[in-house]
Amino acid sequence: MVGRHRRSSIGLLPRIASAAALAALVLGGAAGPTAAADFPPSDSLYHNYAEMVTDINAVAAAHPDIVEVHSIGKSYQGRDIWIAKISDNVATDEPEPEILIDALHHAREHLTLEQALYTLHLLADNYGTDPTVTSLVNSREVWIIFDVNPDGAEYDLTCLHSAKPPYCAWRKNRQPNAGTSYVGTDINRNYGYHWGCCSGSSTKPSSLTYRGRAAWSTPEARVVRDFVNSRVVGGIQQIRAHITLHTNGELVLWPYGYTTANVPRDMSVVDHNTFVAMGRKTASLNGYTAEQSSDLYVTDGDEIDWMYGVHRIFSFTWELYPTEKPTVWGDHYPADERIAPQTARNRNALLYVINVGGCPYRAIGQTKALCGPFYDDLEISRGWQVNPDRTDTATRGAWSRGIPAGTSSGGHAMQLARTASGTKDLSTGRPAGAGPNAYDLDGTTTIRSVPIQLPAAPGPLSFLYYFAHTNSSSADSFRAYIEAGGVRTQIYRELGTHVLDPARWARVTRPLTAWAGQSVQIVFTASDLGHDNLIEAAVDDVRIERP
Ligand code: 0X9
Ligand code: CA
Ligand code: CA
Ligand code: ZN
Ligand code: CA
Repeated sequence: MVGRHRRSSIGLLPRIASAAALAALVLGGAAGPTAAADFPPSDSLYHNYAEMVTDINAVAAAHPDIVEVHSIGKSYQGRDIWIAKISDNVATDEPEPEILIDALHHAREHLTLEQALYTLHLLADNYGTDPTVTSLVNSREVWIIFDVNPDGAEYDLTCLHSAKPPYCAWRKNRQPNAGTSYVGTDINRNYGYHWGCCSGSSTKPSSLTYRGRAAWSTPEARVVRDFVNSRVVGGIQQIRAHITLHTNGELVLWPYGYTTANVPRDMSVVDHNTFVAMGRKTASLNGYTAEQSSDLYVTDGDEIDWMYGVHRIFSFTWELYPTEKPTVWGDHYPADERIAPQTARNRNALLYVINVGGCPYRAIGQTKALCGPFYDDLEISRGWQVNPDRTDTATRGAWSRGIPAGTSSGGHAMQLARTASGTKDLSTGRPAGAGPNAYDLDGTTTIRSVPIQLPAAPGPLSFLYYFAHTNSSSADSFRAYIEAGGVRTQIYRELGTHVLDPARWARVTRPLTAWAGQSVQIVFTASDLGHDNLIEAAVDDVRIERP
């Protein structure tokens, strides 16, 4: 898509109005907490850091059964970065879909903190009275990080001689940069996915979009990273949908930012379709415009690229009120009278994302197939273990997850370069690999999934596979098993034959009713046990469906 809303930059540098303002900027550059900062009386409905802490603690105290507040780490200057969890049985990590919302990566984008606080109040204050809110709080675990950049947001209130005192139009964090008096890194260019790849950030500390000296050089991005990584439980990322709140432009943006390609190699077609459907539905509810983030402008190292690229979280940037204005002052400092209407405007869009976040694929009508107890397109690590019993005999050609190579024998496809989804699968013997992953299988190789809890009425197991061989025999095989309570039951097998069988993806579907209510693991084996010949097996898109 070519955006109607393409912007060439993140906004103009603030004009420094006077020598005094310049002095204030430079003084603010010193490390260490800045003096207590506050909004002017005319904007007193905005929350500074201390007022934010007071508000979230008051909500937690009023609703202790559904709200917990924790610090997930500290900013450069040592301020706590606060998160709230909102769910029934809030003290317990329940197997409920998790949704993450964060705000204030950029210091001057104060309306985003108000939107985060609004969301906390929406869920907590209406629990038990509003049926939609109640059922979402009961069936989801919602996380809100209120202020990713507390140092910057406080500093932004200290420029008493700026064009719009006390605001500084500050964007970055407050981390000094060695060898220069320019302070701060753009936290939303510091995430470690294609960091600095694509002219979507700056190498200059003076720039508003300075990416930092290395990926993850900002404590604030590391705090978000470590929290999200900690939500990988039992090999599976628990967070399914994410919104990062920014201002401004009234936009809903999906990944990627690093490339203008709609469906690059690190995004599956199914996921792209899901992003578009979720984004458009969201925008229909809040009157924003939905588009790919690079349609606005290219960024590298931004948060949502990492969330999706590494964790396959359906991650969106929302650019809040107002639409694009000619100056940063018009863009980022709406009067506090705008807080209530512009945050309430997002009520239904927030509830939609929290709801569909339980199964993002519902947005493309794929709930049954893709939102059962397990779905793995093999594009990221979801805990598969090779040789789990330490009894494998394969000296070469072990299972591995990655990008397969196209190989052939006598003009017949053996290992397919084309996966069923994305660019990765499980396959035996990648030609580029070495040691146990080297080309061609000899012996038996086994791979086993993480434990998966089946409901009382489970849908079937379904996977795509091929088993390609030349001059094989029934000593060679591809097999699928369900393992439960230490017992492994074969549910599918294909044996080798002397007839050449080239690689071709085929889907297998098998009922799991015999394991209803149990914790199971999926096991695949491939064996080359007859006379040594060419064997290639692969698996992609493994799922346990809804009934
Ligand atoms: O530039 C940013 O970090 C975000 N916009 S803002 O005006 N709030 O600074 C946009 C991030 C979304 N990614 C892309 N537009 N590529
Ligand atoms: Ca719960
Ligand atoms: Ca959980
Ligand atoms: Zn921003
Ligand atoms: Ca795949």
